[in-house]
Amino acid sequence: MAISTYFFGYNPAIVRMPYGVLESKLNLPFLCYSVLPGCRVYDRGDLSFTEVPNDEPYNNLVQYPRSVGLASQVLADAVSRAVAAGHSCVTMGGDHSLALGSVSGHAQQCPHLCVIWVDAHSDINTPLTTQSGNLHGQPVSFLLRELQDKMPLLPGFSWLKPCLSTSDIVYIGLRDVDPAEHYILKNYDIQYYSMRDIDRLGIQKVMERTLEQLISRRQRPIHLSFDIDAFDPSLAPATGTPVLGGLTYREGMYVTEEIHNTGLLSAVDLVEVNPLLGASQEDANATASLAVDVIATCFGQTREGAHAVFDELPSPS
Ligand code: 5AB
Ligand code: MN
Ligand code: MN
Ligand code: MN
Repeated sequence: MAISTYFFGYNPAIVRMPYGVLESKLNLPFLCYSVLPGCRVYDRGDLSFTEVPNDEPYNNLVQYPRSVGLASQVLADAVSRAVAAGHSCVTMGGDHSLALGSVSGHAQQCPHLCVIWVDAHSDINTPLTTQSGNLHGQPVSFLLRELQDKMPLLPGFSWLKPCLSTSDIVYIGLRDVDPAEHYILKNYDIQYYSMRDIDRLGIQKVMERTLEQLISRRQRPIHLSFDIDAFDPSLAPATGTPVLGGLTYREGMYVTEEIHNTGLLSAVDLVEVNPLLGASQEDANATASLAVDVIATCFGQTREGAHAVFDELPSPS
């Protein structure tokens, strides 16, 4: 009973990023609102971005800085507007660089927010430590205040103000962390629960500790940034950087159920679903419907079921 009341109170707005701002123009092939009964869902459609011509790599390495910077600014404005309207905001991507924009926009309205980052990767390279040059491996470094003296000024990013402290973020699911990223996690005292930690503690303890750190002293909005590659590749094959040994379906659902139960979830990113990378249509479909389950659970779908439509059982007359 209590659950359904606050379930009905949610009001998610959906902002869709076309897949790969810089890659193809494919939209995610799913409409989450069909699985969110009881929520009024406003589909804000796809954001459109202008590619900046002659977008030369920064340092001969970091790809499309001006285009990603501009797209992130557009997304930040959109998320900020949705949150200002009192909505929870779901951003579906697209690659994980979009979190630069979504977290920044969310923080414009909720400066004290905290972030739960569910991912195989820590996405905390700086533009000076990245080996791949891919901005989807770097978004967290742009957001953290403590890292700013290690950040070069990238063209396209002058609008961005770091909005998080290192104690405001917790990672879950890590299993592929670059040496420089590991250095940052350790030296800046950033809390993470790797797959090994999940093996050791169990997902229940991991969620208890995560929420204890982030929201036990004061209630504040939660931003969930969920990379589908946190799941095991057997469950989420259609993604760019799959890594063996990921979350089970049950662990993933437990994470989002617990976050829903806080009543504090204010924005969700669901990223790195790429149907083009599935070996088959079945792979693409399985990955997409897993993403739908993640989002639906965030907004109140439960594995135990619900009985909001039942006032009483029929009696024989
Ligand atoms: B994802 C890598 N650390 O920097 C890098 O999928 C991988 O958004 C990044 O988590 C993976 O390119 C980015 C090697
Ligand atoms: Mn990621
Ligand atoms: Mn990842
Ligand atoms: Mn990726």
